[in-house]
Amino acid sequence: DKVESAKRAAAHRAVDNHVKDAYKVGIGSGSTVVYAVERLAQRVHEEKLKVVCVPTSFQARQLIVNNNLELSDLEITYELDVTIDGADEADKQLTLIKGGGGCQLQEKIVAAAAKTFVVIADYRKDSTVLGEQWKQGVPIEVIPMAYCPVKLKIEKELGGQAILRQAKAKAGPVVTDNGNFILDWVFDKIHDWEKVNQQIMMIPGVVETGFFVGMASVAYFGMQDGSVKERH
Ligand code: DER
Repeated sequence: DKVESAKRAAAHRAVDNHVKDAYKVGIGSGSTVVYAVERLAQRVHEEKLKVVCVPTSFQARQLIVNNNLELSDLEITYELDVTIDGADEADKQLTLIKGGGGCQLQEKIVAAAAKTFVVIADYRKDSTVLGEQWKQGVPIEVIPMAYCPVKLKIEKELGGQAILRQAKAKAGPVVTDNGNFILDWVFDKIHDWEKVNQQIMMIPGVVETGFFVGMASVAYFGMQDGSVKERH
């Protein structure tokens, strides 16, 4: 279907443009990055590349292991050449909303550890301003015992609604790979995202937000016509 082939086209283009022999590669989480790992595994096999991969979640770790790629971590491989990851939405300045899959804490750490952070996405994520297409809010990872005061402070200071993310395949809230809860902040107006990100990060109990401001070097969007659009 159109969305899946758009994801695949963006993922393949990013891997082909940014991965070289002996590279240390950060592997993101979500469904688009699956195509990037498949392409990486194919290139490693065909070109006899030597790369090591650092995951951003249990899901990413399984992808690396199941594709017979060399698994590493940030203790051993603390500076990466490139991190490739998806996004829920990107605006014209490449400010991202990430964390639809609840993995934004480790994703941001691994993205920050790389010389180049490359985003791969289908056309549904390609927006002019944040919130244009992605309506599920920005995930904010919080320490479980603090989720109520954090929720109240965000709604009081910034408006909108901060909703505790409930699990689908388990009773109760989603628990992240790091043992925390997620508040999805559905904002109700356009903000200065850099300022808002800093404000939220300062609230006691907040661990990380899904705002990636000024981090992405390039985004590849798979389009409906099969082409791939780049934004720098
Ligand atoms: O949860 C995440 O941050 C993912 O990277 C998400 O932003 C993109 O997931 P998708 O590739 O399944 O759309």
